[in-house]
Amino acid sequence: MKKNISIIGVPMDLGQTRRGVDMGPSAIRYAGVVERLEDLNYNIEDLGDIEIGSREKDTSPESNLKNLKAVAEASETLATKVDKVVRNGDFPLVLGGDHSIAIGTIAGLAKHYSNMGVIWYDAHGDLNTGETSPSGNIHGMPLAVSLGLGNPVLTSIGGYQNKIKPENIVIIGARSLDDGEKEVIKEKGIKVFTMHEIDRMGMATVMEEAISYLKEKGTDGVHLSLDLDGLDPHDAPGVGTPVLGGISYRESHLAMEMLEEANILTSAEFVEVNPILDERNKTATVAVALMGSLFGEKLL
Ligand code: HAR
Ligand code: MN
Ligand code: MN
Ligand code: MN
Repeated sequence: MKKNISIIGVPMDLGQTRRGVDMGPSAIRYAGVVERLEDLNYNIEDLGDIEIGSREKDTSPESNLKNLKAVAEASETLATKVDKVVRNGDFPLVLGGDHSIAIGTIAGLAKHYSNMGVIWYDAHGDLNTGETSPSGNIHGMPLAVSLGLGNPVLTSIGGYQNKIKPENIVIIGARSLDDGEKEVIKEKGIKVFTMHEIDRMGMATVMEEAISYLKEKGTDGVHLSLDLDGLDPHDAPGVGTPVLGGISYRESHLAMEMLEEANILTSAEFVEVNPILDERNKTATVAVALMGSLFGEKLL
């Protein structure tokens, strides 16, 4: 992995309705992300937080997507920042904020990778469109948007469509999928390791398969989009949409360590840390510990 990491904070909470996830980047900084990665001999540049607009009172008459305009604006800003970091040859590490920020992150990244792989570590599929969404919350849509599905205001962020290919996606940890999302997964042939496969095969085998799958696709870069709700809420309680029966802390460490060994990642984001719902900043602390493993920390 590269020696320079650029951190971008995205205090976004407009992709869902619970307050507090805008404080995620601060919580992760308080948990010591910069120091932790500096100890691993990386040069860290913290680029600070990008600006986020305000909550919109009404959804627009044309769509049920909440805060569409403000989310779109922030996504453009983020895409530009991420694009710049990659152009400088640095590793972008994006801190959320709710998962709607992945729209901007991926829009910035995919300008540089024509065959980018994405690992979506999440309890959810985030494959909804306005038509299939039960909530109108954009944080349930970023993976669909990156595939070119959904509202054109979002799918055209960065000035182009179809950022990633369905066959280059691996979802890990899924256990709460809406009917419309299940259809997209089947229709597009997206690779999913649900909690069933993790229970059955074990995380080591799941990660081996996920990594070889992305290598076989000839990906020219791999982005890790890690939603803390992919973990079990006992280990990561500070998230807005917890789902029981998730990935454990130890399994998550192993997953990060195997990604580090495979040396395939070109960017990462950690999202949905909500310190208001947390227990003594536990979830941000877990996020930083996982980043430690992802960037090469060893136990011995
Ligand atoms: N699938 C539901 C929706 O679209 C819930 C999404 C929950 N959100 C996340 N994303 N944290 O992973 O509304
Ligand atoms: Mn998510
Ligand atoms: Mn989720
Ligand atoms: Mn470890």
